[in-house]
Amino acid sequence: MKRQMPSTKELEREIKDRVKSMFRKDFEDATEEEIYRACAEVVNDVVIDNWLTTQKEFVKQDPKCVYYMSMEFLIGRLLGNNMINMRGYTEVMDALANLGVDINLIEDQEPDPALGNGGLGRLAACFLDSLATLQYPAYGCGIRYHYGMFKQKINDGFQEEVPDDWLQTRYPFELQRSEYEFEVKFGGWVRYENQPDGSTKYIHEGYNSVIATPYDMPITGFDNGMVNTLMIWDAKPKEVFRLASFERGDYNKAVEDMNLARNLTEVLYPNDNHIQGKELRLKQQYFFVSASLQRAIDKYLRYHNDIMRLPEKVVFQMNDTHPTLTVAELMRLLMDEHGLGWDDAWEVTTHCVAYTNHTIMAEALEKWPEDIFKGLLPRIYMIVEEINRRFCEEIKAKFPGDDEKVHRMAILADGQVKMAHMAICAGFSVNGVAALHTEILKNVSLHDFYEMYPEKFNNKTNGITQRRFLMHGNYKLSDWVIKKIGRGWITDLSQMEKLTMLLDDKKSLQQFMDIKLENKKRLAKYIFDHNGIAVDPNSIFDVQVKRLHEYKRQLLNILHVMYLYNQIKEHPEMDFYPTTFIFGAKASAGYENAKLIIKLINNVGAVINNDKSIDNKLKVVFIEDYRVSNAEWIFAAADVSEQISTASKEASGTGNMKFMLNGAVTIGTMDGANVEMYQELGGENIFIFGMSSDEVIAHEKNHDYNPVDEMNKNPHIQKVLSQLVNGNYSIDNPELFRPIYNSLLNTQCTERADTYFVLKDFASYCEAHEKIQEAYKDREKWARMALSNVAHVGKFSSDRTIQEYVDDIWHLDKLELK
Ligand code: 4GP
Repeated sequence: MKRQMPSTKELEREIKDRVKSMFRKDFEDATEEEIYRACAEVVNDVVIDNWLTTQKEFVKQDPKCVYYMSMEFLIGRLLGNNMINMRGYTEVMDALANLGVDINLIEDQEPDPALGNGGLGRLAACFLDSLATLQYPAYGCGIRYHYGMFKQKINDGFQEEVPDDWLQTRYPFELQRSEYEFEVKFGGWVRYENQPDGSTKYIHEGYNSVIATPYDMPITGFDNGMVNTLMIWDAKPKEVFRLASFERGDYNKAVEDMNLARNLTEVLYPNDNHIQGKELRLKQQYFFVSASLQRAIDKYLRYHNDIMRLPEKVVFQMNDTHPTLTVAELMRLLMDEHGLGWDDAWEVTTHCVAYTNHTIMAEALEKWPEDIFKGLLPRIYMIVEEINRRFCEEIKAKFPGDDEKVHRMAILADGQVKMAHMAICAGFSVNGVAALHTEILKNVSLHDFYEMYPEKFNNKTNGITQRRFLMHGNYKLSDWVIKKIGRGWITDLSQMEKLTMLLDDKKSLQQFMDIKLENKKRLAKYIFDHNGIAVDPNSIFDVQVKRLHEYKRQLLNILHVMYLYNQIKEHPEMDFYPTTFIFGAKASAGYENAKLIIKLINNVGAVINNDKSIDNKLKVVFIEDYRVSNAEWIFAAADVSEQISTASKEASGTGNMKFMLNGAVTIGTMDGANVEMYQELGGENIFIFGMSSDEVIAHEKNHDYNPVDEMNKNPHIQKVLSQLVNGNYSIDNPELFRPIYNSLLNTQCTERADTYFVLKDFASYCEAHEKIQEAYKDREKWARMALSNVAHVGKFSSDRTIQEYVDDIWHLDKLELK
């Protein structure tokens, strides 16, 4: 039986009682943090009952399950989300209000579990939300990083990384499950013994090992009582102090195991779309993959005895190449632990694993040096060698005489283990994350593999959950939409289409814009409180929030702001609608160019925001520590959404969809999912500029782009570039931004100058902005465009995406819940 949230009156009492029993305090004396903890427990009570019921149904109905294997789950805060999904948000809000407390302050006490970097990790979190809402049985499998994504501090305009100790005090939404612990082994060597039946037994010796302990987090579905599980793994030493080793005098080994466990889950590598070949990262990958597979097989064998039929009940979706060891580890478990021969094990494995690619950026394709790989995972390496040997044979048979191709596609080549190649070789499905991205995979970056296995390739355009990004983040708009078209859209976003009937209704348009203004005021207050900058909620809020990466071109945006500033200074009389340019972005700690771009944005802001002569026409704000919780408010307040990556480089984007859902109008390139947004919206409701992906790819192929030409033909560009290095924005150190200048123009550098075609697209970007200025001045026209965005967002729900994964790849049945 589904358990409902208590009524407002009951909640008031329960929250007060909890405060008393947990903290021995009267409610009036409790801190906001204590009230948050009490609320979390009250909500948890309901969640746990539903979790229990769901798990009992799992056993009874024995459905097929997807295991979503991911190094990252950027889940965001759970209190608010759980209250929304359990249909108790308003009740808790009212109960707290009756007790004299603002729910926002209480929610703000929760640390963001920052277990991801950016798009890939957030997508995994949206997928879990949709799976539970659609009643599909699923496990998320990941790592319990003690320090997730760092907290960003801005100091004198520079980014500083501060460790985020989110587990310092107990996190209320996780449950340690010591009964599901498994051993994971590293290093050592493999000995083989021939068995009387002619088979070979592989014995792993001399290894270090850790015990993997899962922490389960409940993933609640919306209003259906379904609760799935996210298991994140932590490590502990096998014996806290391995006395046996110590007695043998092997003190080092005892300490090694302890250190291994201590370091393994300590930190999330803060890279987005980029891989650092660190041995510890490979260890993390094997650790969570091995533990998750052991748990999955263990669960399967509790109720079934034929391991050959595993694919009927289990599918592993590999979120990018990070969990590709799933392939070899599953082979190992099936052969070494469960007695299958190679062919049977391969049959099972290749029907259980599927792979999603999230980027074409070469630096993000994982490759491990063979010697590191072999030393760390000797048995796995043997298996990879055999997979590779057979795979190369297969390529030769299909393309006789093409040795080059074999070399290009091999899993082991040039002293490296190429993870994407193994994922495609073994996976029964390979998908990209937007239509354009999938086409580029097929025709360019994975073309060889597409020729070999065309049937494996398919597209699954990304999506987002409207429960978090509208209902929670923008409850005013959410309530308004409910009043206008009912509640259907909450679980069927295509119903937003019904809003088109309001596009010519002046009163509705006005209400819609009034809500936007309220959200802008909320953000303006946040900006004032955090940045000390006063921004005008009536100005255009033009926003670019996402990870900082050169291909995402925050640089194009800030160069354009510098250009606008020049224009306003030179032509004070010009007709210009006041605009606030808002940025938020973390740069990977070792990514120097990205960090310098953050400094540039802040310095440009410091100059412009303090220039009284421009009469507040321009403001530039850099929001510190961009993360899921403040993102929700930012999307709600945006007028303009900047989606300006170099065409072909952004696999999909998901921020673009969150802005659209909240009624912001996009300025963007024909890249990633922008292309599909354009198709849904029609050209009149989106501002498209810049080169197409075909043009970009052609320039890259022909090496015929020269940024100096772009500069020479455009005096505005010349001026802006000269201001990068004349001290205009760095009086004390005019050379500070020289590396940015060089990256754009210096043809001497190893990489081609202006790798991401910033100068090439500059003029057309400026034009698109001029059109935005024009459009915004006509308030009614703008309202219609913005509301059109909400009305056409239906396709971009992660519910739709998940349904496609289920229909085409996973083939799951819904769990019946009474
Ligand atoms: C991201 C892509 O850059 C983004 O376009 C996409 O929307 C997202 O994955 C989800 O598919 N990739 C990463 C990464 O975050 O680390 O490669």
